This record gives sequence, C-alpha cells and structure tokens, in this order.
Amino acid sequence: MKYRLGGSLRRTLLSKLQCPHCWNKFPVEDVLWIATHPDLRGDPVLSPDDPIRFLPSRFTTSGAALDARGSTCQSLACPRCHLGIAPVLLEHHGRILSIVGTPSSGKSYFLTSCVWQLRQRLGEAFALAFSDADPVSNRVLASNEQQLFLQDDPEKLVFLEKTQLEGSAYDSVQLEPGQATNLPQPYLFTIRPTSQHVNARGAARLTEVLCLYDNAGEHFLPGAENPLSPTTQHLARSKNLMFVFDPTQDARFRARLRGVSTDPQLGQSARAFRQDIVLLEMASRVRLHAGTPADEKLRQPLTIVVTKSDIWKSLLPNEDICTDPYLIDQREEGGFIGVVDKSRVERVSDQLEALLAGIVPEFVSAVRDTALRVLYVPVSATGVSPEIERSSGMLKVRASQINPWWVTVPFIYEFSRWGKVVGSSRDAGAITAETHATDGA
Ligand SMILES: Nc1nc2c(ncn2[C@@H]2O[C@H](COP(=O)(O)OP(=O)(O)OP(=O)(O)O)[C@@H](O)[C@H]2O)c(=O)[nH]1
Ligand SMILES: [Mg+2]
Ligand SMILES: [Zn+2]
Repeated sequence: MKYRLGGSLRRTLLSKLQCPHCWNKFPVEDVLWIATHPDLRGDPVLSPDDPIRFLPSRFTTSGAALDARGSTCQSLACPRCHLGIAPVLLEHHGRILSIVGTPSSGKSYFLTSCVWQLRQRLGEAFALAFSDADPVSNRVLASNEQQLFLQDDPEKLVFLEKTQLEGSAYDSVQLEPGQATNLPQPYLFTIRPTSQHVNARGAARLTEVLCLYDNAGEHFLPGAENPLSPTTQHLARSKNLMFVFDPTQDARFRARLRGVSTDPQLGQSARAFRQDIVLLEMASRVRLHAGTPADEKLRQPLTIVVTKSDIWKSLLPNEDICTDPYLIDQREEGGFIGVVDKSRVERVSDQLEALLAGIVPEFVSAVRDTALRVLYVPVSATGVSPEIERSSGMLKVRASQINPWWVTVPFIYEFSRWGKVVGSSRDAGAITAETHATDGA
C-alpha cells in the first residue's frame, strides 16, 4: 500500500504492523508520534517524565509531524503501549525468533555470541548486511558484545550478568489505568542483501527485520506467567522457537561428563532444572496464546539448541561441530548466495537426537510430542569452559579464549527457509537472480 504518512514522506508502507513490545497489531495510520516540545510531558500510559504521544494533524513539508506546540517530531510510538516503533517496521514485518530455556542454561551467552558473529560473517559469507534497526533498544546486547568480544586486555576475565526478572531490561507501561505491566525490551535487526548478493536488485523487498528477546529463565518456569508481566507472550508469535538445552543441568549428563571435562558447571552442587517440564510449559503457553488445541503439535519449527558443546563434544566423535557448515554459490550472472549445508546440519541433528535419547529420553519424548519440525543444533557460545575467579567466586571466561562454535547455525538455517536470501545445499540452484530492480537499487 502507498500511504502518505504526512507531508512528503512517501514510501510503500505495510497496511498493518505489529508492535514488538506489546505485540498489538494496528493499521499504519494509527501510529502515534512522540512530542519533542519540553512542555509536552506526562504521557498517561508511560510516566510523568515521558513526552506525550499523539496522533498528528500538522506536518512539515518533509513529512515530520508537528506537536501541539509546533515542534518538529521524528519518533513514532505504538497506539497501545506508547513505546517506540522503529521506522523500518512500517515497511517490513518483524520476524520474532524466541529463545527459551531454564535459568543459567546459556541463553544470554548464546544470543550475544550469535549476534556478534552474524555482524561479522553475514556480509562476507552470505552477502547480507546485518545491522541494528533500533540502536537504542539494542544497547544492552551491544554492551554484552563489548564485554565478551571487544576487550582491550585479552587476559581479562569477563562474564555476562544473569538476566534480571524485572528492572532496566523491561518497560513498565499502564495498559490499564493504575496497573503497571512489564514488557520485555526487544532487540531489532535488519537483514538486507548487499550489492554482492545474487538478488541485490530485490534488496528492498527481501529486507527482513529480526526481533529477538532475552528473557530471564525464571520467566519460563511453570506458574511464572501472569497478565501484569506478559514477558513471554512473544512465544505465540515466534516463527521459530529456539529451546536452549543445557546438558550440565542434568545429573545423568553430568555423571557422563565428569571424566571428560573439568568445567566447574559439572560439580555436584550445580543447579538442575527439569528441562522437559519447561519445554512442555513453553508449548502450552504457545497453544494458549495462539488458541490451538492442547493435543495439537506446534506449527512453528522447534530448534533444540544444545549448548556448552565445548564440554560434551567428545560424545559426538564423528562430527565436526566447530567449523561452520556454510558454502558459497558463486553465480555466472554475477553476485553470489551463501548456502547452508543442510545435509550436514541434519545429519548432526539426527546424531544429537540419538545421543540425547540415550541419556535424557524423557526430554526427547517431550520434544517429539511438541513439534512437527524439529532440529537439534550443538552450539558453544564461548568454545571454552569458564573458570572460578578467586576473588569473587564467580564463573568468568578469559576474553582471549572465547571462540564460539555453530552459534549462527540455528539462525542461518531458519533464514534458508525464508527463500531468496540464504540458499541450502538442496535448493540453492533453485534461487534465481531477480531480473528487475524492485526498489531502484
Ligand atoms: N562451558 C560453557 N559454559 C557456558 C557457555 N555458555 C554459557 N556458559 C556458562 O553458563 C552460565 C549461564 O549462562 P547465561 O547465558 O548467563 O545463562 P542464561 O540462560 O542467560 O541464564 P538466565 O539469565 O539466568 O536465564 C554462565 O556461567 C556461563 O559461563 C558455553 O558455551 N560453554
Ligand atoms: Mg540470561
Ligand atoms: Zn505496543
């Protein structure tokens, strides 16, 4: 749809968009603007310090809204929760990929290593530009990346804080007057073909917005979800549920691994959670919010991200789970497309499923009961065990030793399902170059 969002701001906008904070879907013409005049403070849904959100009637010639005091505004907000809407969401649907798992399973390390590697590698290996769609809302993740990968002193022991259950990583809004609701902050990225991509001419149409969340593991435990803290409702909107399974949280795995690793997480006193129960809880929340019957398998693919593979890699001796399973398909007509070696990824998945079935059979049964399409992916966010820092007693990793394995595979495999941006070893040839520019690129 061509919509004129004030003045001369002419773009092909979506007719409806989804807020990444409260998941409300609304027509694009209902989007609010954020006042900039200092007198216009005290938004009723946010706080007395927040600028008022409003539906504009006056615009500048360049298409920006004017607030009630005549100041020029730049930023947009959701009509329901009043939180910021990145402008790119007016043109491209956000794809939510949810990361689920028990406390300490390794979700934050996985997300941080994955985003860091996507930034480094998508360009050279897939001709895709991966960038922050909203640098302000991505700042916690950016600071985690800095902590692990951009240390001046390579010998420094580094760590990521446990994800908080509430506080600065969440936004408090009053969806009902007088009732504070806690919403998790989304991380938003755009993925766009570069000029080297075989489909560079269709770059605007093929641009995707990725929407990720880093919940505290406690949010996924049975009984934790409540209407005033709907922190996991992204699950029902997720295009791919990524369940982070941590072998070090299972006593049977720990017993098998003590002979092969000295990782402190294998100690007798390590925390243990029933990961099969948390998986089933996740499935029931998805069904509840999506309105699907209790006995129906989930429609979206389920990726079991088996973390901390640096500890347990020797249990899968016949597979290389360290070097990335990617290839490049160079085209005669110009450009290239990055290809994921699906056969290799699926062979590893089958072997990993068989390994887990032998040690944690109830977890594998729960997975089979939950989803129709399942992929098991081994990852290590650090490539090395943490050590206990003497002075603090905390688990930390030496910055120079961090070397993640396969952390981008769950994402790149998912991207290969979207068509035209990432190929797979089975159908890369089927992706043909666009012959006409769809965006003047
Ligand atoms: N050996 C090893 N340990 C890891 C790896 N990734 C994370 N860890 C350790 O696992 C612990 C928990 O990691 P986090 O990423 O904070 O776990 P989380 O799932 O985000 O936990 P919550 O925020 O409490 O939900 C940390 O002490 C890390 O050192 C890995 O790839 N290998
Ligand atoms: Mg965390
Ligand atoms: Zn909203």
